[in-house]
Amino acid sequence: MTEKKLELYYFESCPYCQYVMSILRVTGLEEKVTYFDIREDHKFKEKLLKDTGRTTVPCMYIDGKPMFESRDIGEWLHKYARELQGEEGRN
Ligand SMILES: N[C@@H](CCC(=O)N[C@@H](CS)C(=O)NCC(=O)O)C(=O)O
Repeated sequence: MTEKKLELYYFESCPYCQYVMSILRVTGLEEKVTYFDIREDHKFKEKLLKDTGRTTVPCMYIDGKPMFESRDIGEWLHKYARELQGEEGRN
């Protein structure tokens, strides 16, 4: 698998976002993600709305393609965790 660009739109007190963060922690992928707190900077929320027509978080962009449901994001992370981690070893 080629390197994936992972970007998480979230805010701290959102439980669904915390769920995704917990999966990032257990899969060791925390540092592979760029984080955008939509409550910290309104521009992030505007970008999300402009791109997707929604402001729901969590939203994980995977190579620029948005994925919304925390459960789907969690499943995706578990599925690709090993490959994503493995990339580090090869670099
Ligand atoms: N089904 C979604 C629910 C996410 C959700 O309800 N997020 C809330 C924050 S905790 C939200 O973004 N609400 C604002 C909105 O929908 O515009 C998931 O599991 O990802």
